[in-house]
Amino acid sequence: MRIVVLAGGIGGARFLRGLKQAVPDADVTVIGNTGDDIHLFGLKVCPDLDTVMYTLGGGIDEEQGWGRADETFRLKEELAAYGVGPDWFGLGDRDFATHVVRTQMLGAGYPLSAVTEALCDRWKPGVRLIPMTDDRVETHVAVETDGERRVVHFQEYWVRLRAGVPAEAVVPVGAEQSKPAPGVLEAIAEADVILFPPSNPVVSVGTILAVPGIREAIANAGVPVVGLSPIVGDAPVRGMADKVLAAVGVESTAAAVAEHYGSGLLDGWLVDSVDAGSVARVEAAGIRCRAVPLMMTDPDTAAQMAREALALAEEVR
Ligand code: GDP
Ligand code: FO1
Ligand code: CA
Repeated sequence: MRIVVLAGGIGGARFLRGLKQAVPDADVTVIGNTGDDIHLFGLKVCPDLDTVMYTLGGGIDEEQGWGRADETFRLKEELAAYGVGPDWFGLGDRDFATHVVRTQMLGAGYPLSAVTEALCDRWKPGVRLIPMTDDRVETHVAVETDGERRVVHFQEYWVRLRAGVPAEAVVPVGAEQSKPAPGVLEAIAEADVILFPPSNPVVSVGTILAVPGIREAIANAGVPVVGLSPIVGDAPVRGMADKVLAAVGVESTAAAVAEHYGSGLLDGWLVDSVDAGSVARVEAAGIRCRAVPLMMTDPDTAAQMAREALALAEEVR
């Protein structure tokens, strides 16, 4: 079975680990979000690609959900001693090596997709991980602070400001001019099923869908497209998805997120058992819906979610 998954960071990565456990023989292609990417200290950092790569490759800091296990911060401390920032983004020593290798290869002329493949040669995530595009796309957020409107990089909004100021707009800068990376459209065209994990619908899956051609390819693939809600009990399970959903005018409920994707894209949608009351509303929007446990407390529960998603895909096929 060929499965394509559109993934952000933590939500995407933990679901993927469950999917691999549920169907070890499946051929899984992951289209990764690169809108969160940021240049720091002259290096290119790709948080969502790295979160998927480290989680599936066994190198993730499990508790935090991002960054490397057994991490130290000597390099960051030395940079701070020179007064060189930013100090609000936690780059560890082990993680730095990934960004050095990536930046070196990009400088030598390799596209990000080839660099990601090379990094995965070490981590062996057991999936084919492709960035959504080789072109530069950066999510920016328009915020109002002290009565003044400013535009900040997504990481500054998320990590430095902790999404503590209202987001007025979320813009994937460069997306309109970008092209899907090699292999992305081919994987979608050859897929037997397409899954949206419980990733952020705006700044993870939404950004991937903003790359021209990807949304259309999924809508026209002619195979089941099934998503899992990242909103449980009217709130994000982790992070601040409610803030960016508000910026695009979508309420933070499992049903509203399904309607936001729409029946033109989604055939099936899983909501958590606590949101069973919203099944009828999702089905009224033309999307088959089931309520099942959606909390990824460990790889086994994530695997069960993957089985439920694949079962729903068979129902709508
Ligand atoms: P990020 O890039 O690290 O923010 O990760 P993603 O975009 O892939 O996923 C973030 C989303 O995952 C958040 O909106 C969370 O609500 C959701 N999420 C995290 N853990 C769980 C979980 O156990 N169950 C569900 N349903 N959603 C989760
Ligand atoms: N998230 C934080 O909340 N604080 C950090 O200092 C931080 C550093 C960081 C470094 C490397 C990396 O791959 C991810 C990192 N993240 C950090 C997570 C990242 O910003 C988020 O997972 C997402 O991009 C939010 O969608
Ligand atoms: Ca992210």
